Amino acid sequence: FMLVPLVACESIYSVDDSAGLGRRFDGIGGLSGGGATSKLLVNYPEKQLNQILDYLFKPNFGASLQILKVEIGGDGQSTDGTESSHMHEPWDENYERGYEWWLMVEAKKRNPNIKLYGLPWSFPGWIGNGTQNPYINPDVTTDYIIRWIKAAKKLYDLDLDFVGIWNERNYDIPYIKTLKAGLIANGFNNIQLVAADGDWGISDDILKDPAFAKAVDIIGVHYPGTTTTNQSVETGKPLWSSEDYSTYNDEVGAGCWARILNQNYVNGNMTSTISWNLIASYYLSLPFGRDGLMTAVEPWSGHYVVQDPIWVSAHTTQFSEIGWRYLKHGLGSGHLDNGGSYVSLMSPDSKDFTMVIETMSHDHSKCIRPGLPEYSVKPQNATFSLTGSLASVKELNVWRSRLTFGRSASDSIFKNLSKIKVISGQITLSLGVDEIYTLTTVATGTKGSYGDSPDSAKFPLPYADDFESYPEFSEAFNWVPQAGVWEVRQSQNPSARKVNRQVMLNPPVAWCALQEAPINLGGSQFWSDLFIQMDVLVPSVNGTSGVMLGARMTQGGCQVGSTDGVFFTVFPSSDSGSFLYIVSNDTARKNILLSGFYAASLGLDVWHHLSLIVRGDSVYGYVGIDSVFQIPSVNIPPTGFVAYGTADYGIADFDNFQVESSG
Ligand code: 147
Repeated sequence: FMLVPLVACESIYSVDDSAGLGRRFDGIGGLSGGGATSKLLVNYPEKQLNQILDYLFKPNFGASLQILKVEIGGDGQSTDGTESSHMHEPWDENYERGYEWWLMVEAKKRNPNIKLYGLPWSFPGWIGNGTQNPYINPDVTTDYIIRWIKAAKKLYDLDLDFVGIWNERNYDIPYIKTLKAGLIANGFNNIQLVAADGDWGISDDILKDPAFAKAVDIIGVHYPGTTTTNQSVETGKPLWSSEDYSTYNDEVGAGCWARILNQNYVNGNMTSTISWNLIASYYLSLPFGRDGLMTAVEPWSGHYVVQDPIWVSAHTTQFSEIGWRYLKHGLGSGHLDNGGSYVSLMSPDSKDFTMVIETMSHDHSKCIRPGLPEYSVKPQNATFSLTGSLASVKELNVWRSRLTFGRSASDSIFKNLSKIKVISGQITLSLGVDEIYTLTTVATGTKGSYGDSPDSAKFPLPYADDFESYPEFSEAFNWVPQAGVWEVRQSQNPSARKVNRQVMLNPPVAWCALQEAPINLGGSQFWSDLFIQMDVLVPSVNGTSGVMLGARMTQGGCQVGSTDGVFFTVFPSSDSGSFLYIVSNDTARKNILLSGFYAASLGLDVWHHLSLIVRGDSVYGYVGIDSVFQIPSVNIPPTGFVAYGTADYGIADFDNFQVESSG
């Protein structure tokens, strides 16, 4: 025989469905919440709001997302703020709080086929019955979740498709079984349980316990780094990256998103990937600023930015549908020989076919976590040989993105190129580094555009809010609770007015560091010299012990307990002789700058007017016209948000907020 020398001039990849298809494609999604990530989206001007929602959800326009995952608000801090529970107490029930209902409705309006997924981070305190364990009474927690699902249907005509357990915290097998049984008992046979929004470890429990295996429909893990485990595959369950991305949304973020959208399937058999977060609509200096598919943080100006991850999403979502099937590894999905990856998807009727190719280089596609092992990508020619039912494909539409990384290039993102002909069953592409290609029979792709959004502007100063313009139970715009929950409520005193009320009576089952002092922040992280005024009322029934006005607040999120700033807390009481006041650097009033008793009455059930003036390193506090304290020079941060809050859980009413420059 003869040895034939093989020269690899270019790689040929077989794309073939004749040996059957791979896993079912379950969709690409975005996550609102976990937490308060959509806070600043709600009050965008109508026109820009509709544009943004179109970029996210409208089919064949932008990201065209296939799944919307939302937080089931639980009253506790869940990353960039708290989201309200539908039941602060066992006797309380309300479905007009927060913004997730609204967001789900808007998503469904644009895409009736979008799938909905709900997951709790924190829970209201009563769920733990005095503990920090939400599984103490599985029936109670199940009832709590099912009420939320029922209300979605009854009040908003929203059908939930998926529900989860407890974000990134331990799962409880008895609870998961109880929840599944509860769903079925209530006729929600179609709602699938995703478990447990943590790591792959749950697969071992699924393999051990057939009854548990029956309760779990989908294994959902977070930040899997595109890989899975043998045990997880062995369960036979769909495998999802049910939270991923969380990367600054520049071109590296886009590279991360492109790489994991393909490789979560190629390496890890995952059939859905969900971005934390959907849209970065929280103040930039809160944790994980801009870790969303696009950015909208200026409701006062209407300015927003459609970032590259939107178009990276489109490369898959505009040319696929949930229920399509991936082609098998090596037969349409795999790694490219010189770096990068490709996946193929086919419609159930085998009429439509889409292939997505990415060549993201290591340094241009790092995600926030986990670490990315070194690899290299080189320019390469790739030939795809279409066989099986794909042999009949004659030409394919082509969409290309080139991440530029500073190199100038026009139309580099999601550009529709001319169609490519299939010649003798083959197509050859010359692939550069950091590129994405979609080759598809689907002809409906569109790079939607509303042109430039309005110019960026600073948070307006002066700024005031009397809370009269909101519907009851809603959250005031631009104010982001970091502990506690505020709702606009009708005041009894005087009865015609609305107020912003801290409504939590008890601490939550926390998702991260439990805070004792409810606090609501707003404005600009760059604010310095201010005159801040607000009316406050502490009721004698269920009231908090004190009310606070603050400035120069530097930190929110799970680290809010270690924020710096200046916080002026007064403690109303029935004592008519004097009241206690504390000026502190922190919200827990441990780093006290000054405290004392002021000789005046500060009664309950009546309104008081609090003022705080900060100018340079001087701070002054007033109650009404009484100058309670003056600190001419003190160590406080130069800039930060303004805030108001309560000394502990318990009701307080806030009204007539005003801030102006004191400079
Ligand atoms: C996730 C949370 O689920 C989200 O709510 C949000 O906080 C997101 C921000 O990146 O992170 O939680 C994680 C926090 C830390 C790690 C993983 C997930 N970690 O260090 O591996």
